[in-house]
Amino acid sequence: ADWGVFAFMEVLNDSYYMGLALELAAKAAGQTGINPVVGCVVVKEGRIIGVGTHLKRGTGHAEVHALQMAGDEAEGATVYVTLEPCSHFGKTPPCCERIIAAKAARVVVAATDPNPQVAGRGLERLRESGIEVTVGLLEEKSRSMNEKFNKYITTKLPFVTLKTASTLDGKIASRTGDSRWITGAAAREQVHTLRHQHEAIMVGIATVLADDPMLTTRAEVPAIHPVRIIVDSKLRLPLDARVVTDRSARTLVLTTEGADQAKGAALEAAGVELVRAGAGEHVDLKEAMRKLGEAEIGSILLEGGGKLNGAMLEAGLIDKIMIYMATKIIGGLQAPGTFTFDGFEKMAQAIELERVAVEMAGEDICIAGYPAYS
Ligand code: AOF
Ligand code: ZN
Repeated sequence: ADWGVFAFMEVLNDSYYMGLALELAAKAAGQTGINPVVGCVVVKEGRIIGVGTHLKRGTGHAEVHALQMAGDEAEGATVYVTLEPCSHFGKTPPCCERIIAAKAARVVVAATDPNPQVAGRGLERLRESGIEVTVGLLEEKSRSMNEKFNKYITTKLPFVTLKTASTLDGKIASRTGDSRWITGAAAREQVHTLRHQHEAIMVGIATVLADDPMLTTRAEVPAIHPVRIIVDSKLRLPLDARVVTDRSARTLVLTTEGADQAKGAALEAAGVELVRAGAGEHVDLKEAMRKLGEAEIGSILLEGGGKLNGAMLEAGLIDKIMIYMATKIIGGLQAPGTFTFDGFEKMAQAIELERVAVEMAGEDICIAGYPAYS
């Protein structure tokens, strides 16, 4: 036999099934909380005998669902899984032991698990028990799907995505404050999917005072409401703001140690959660991120305004930037821009984006990338 051709065919087959496992995982993006999205496919003699997805933190992992479906047939089968099977007791027992008990012959893994409690131990345990293990197939797809999990599990800090809609000249409103609408329907619809895919949505108090937004997810599918986080150093949030009166999602206010105690108590009585970070005039954003991480908020969609965006960028707290840019020019010396901060003196000091991707969203341009802080 030509072993070169044989190996090539095996990679083709492996990619086919791993592709399916990744699709299963992708559909659950946004509903697993601080847990990763994971898909699993069990195959024997050219037939799919089990499929599974991790659907919710605290419930079965992908492998458990897929092996349950496969039943006794799993003996001698190949297990395709988008993340290294876990080796620890978390909220559920270790998946590698479940795979060993099912007597699978081979396990194909896309990416290793960065969780320090796993980090290669799952693979080691499988190999030790005589199972053939292949790692790294479609690894990049799996890793980028879990970019929020990857940061949170290694730093305990939330992954922050800045999303903004701006004109071609970088304005997020006209000089009179008008911003409805900068971008078209397609871009606005994508934003609701982004809200679903983050555990929290964060805005500055000026945005709430100007627009009285609801900050919920209004899309048919999928549609989980994120926690609403308002950065409000002086507790100016009115008790009749929609984010206070509407109880369809949690509302958390980030404020300072010194902010008005009586107003704080009134907001708490209305059902708002208060987190105090920093003793100065402004919320200490780094400290706030640490506290949000402790509260198990693993990802945040930052939706402005310009001052909060600028402060978060200056503090190096934005992990990913997604700018929906309309091909319109509004001008205005006083019109607010995407990032309002003092800025740098020299171009050489500019914050650059890495791994930039450009796509159309209807008639608007979506520019995405990862800021590199030096
Ligand atoms: C897998 N398959 O489907 C998932 C894994 O608290 P638990 O029990 O849900 O465990 C969470 C950890 O398990 C999580 O941090 C990650 O390391 C791993 N997630 N592993 O083999 C899965 N969701
Ligand atoms: Zn597991």
